[in-house]
Amino acid sequence: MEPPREFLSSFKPAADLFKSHAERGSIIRILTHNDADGVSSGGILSKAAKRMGAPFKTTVEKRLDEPMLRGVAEEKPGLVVFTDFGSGYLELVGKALPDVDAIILDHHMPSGEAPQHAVQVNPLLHGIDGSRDIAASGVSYIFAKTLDPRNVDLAPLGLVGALGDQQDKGEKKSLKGVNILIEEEAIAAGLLSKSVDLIFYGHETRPVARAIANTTTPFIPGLSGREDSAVAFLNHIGIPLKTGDRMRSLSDLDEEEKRKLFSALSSHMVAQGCDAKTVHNLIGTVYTFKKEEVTTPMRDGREYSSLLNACARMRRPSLGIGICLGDRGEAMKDAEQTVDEYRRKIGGYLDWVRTGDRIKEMGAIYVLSAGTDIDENIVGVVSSILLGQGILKSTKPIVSAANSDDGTVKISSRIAEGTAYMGIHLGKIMQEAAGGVKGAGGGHDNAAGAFIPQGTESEFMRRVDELVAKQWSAS
Ligand SMILES: [Mn+2]
Repeated sequence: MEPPREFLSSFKPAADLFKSHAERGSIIRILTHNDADGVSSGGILSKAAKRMGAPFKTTVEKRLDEPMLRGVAEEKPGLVVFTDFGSGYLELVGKALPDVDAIILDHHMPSGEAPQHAVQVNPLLHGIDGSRDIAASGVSYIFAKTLDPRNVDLAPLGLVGALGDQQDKGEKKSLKGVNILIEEEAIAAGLLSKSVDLIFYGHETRPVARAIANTTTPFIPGLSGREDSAVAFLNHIGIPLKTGDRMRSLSDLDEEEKRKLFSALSSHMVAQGCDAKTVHNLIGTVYTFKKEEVTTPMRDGREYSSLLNACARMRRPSLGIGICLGDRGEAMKDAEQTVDEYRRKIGGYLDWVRTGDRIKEMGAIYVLSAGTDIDENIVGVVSSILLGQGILKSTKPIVSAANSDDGTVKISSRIAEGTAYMGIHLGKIMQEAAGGVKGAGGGHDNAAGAFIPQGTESEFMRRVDELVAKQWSAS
C-alpha cells in the first residue's frame, strides 16, 4: 500500500524523545490498557526499551484516571509512555503529570490539546480511521521501528492488537488500511503467511474438535468452549476425527468435508438463533506467524490475540506481557489455563444473559444491566459476542453496565458494523452522556466505554438513548 507519509513522519519527535531518555538512563514508565491490543502494545514497547538497554516498567491498567496517574507521578519516572489510551484524557495527563515528559501512542478519539511536555501520535490526527485501519499495537510497532529497524521482528505483534480490536473488516475478514503496511513488512521478513479458510484457531495443528471448541470469535453457542460437544457434533455429521492413530486437523480435511462442516455449522448456528449473516464469519483470512512453534497458540494471529486478551481480562496481564517478550514453557501453560478459565466464564455469562432474558430494549438502544453478575472486565466482551451472534434482531447499539470494584459502574457500548456507518459515534455519545452524570467516557465510533457513579445508571442510559436517537435522525 501507499505509505501515509504525513502520519509516518509524525513518529519522529516521539522517537527522539524516547531515545534521549533511554540514553540518559532515565526510567521509562509504560502504561497500557487491559485488552489484547493494550497488552501487545505494552509488549512491543517493553521489547523496544529492553533492546535499547533502557530501564523500564510496564503495567496494564483498566482505566486512565487521576488516582492511577497520581501513583505514577509518585514513582518519579523520567518518561511516561501511554499506549492504547491517553488521547481521550489529555487534560488529565497534563494536570497530573505537569512536569513529566510523556508520549501518547493511541488510536482513540483525541479530546483537547496535548499538554506541553507530551508528544501525541494518533492516526485520527492524520485522517486515518483509528477504529479500522490501525490499532495501538500498530502505532506502537511503527514507533518501535522508527527507534530501531531491528524491531521489524515485532511486526506480528503489531497485527495481534488489530485482530484483538476486530479490525479484520476487509474482504474475507482481512486487515485493512495501515495494517496492510505492517502485514507487508511481516511477510517480507518471513514472519507471516496468510490464507483463506475456516477461521478456527490452530487450523493446521489442533484436532478439529478442539479447534472449534477453542474459538470464541465467532462464538458458536453450544460448541465454543465445549470440546466434548464438538466431538459429538463431528461424529454426528460423519467427519472422522482420526486418520489411523493421528488426530486430524482442519488442514487435513478435504474440500468436500470442509463444505459439509461449514453447512452443518451454519444450520447449527441458525437453529441456535444466530443471524444467517454471522455464519459467514466462520470463513476468513487466517494469519499464521511462521516463526512461532506450530503447536502453540502464538502460531495463529487471532488465537494469540485471544490469549493476551484472556490474560488481561482475568487479571494476569504480566503473563501476557511476558509472552510478548518471548516467555514460553511454564508461562505458556499458565496462559493456556487462563484462556480455559476465561472461556468457561464467558460461556457462563452468556447462559446467564440468555436464560434470564436480561436484555431490555429502549427506543434506540439495548441495555444489559449486569450489576455484579458479570465481571466488569468482561462485560464488553460479552456485549461484542451478543452483537456478533446476531441474536439481537435490530441495528440498535448495545450498552452494558457492570459494577466496578472501585464503587463506580463500568459501561461498555458496541454497535454492529454496517450500523456504525450510519452516523453513530459511540465514543462521542459515551463522553457526553458520562459527563452529564459526573463520569468519564470515550472511545471509538463502533466501540466505546465509560465509568459513571453508582446510582446514575438509569439517568445515564436515558441520556445515551436520547443521544443515539438524535445522531440517528441527523444522519
Ligand atoms: Mn485498542
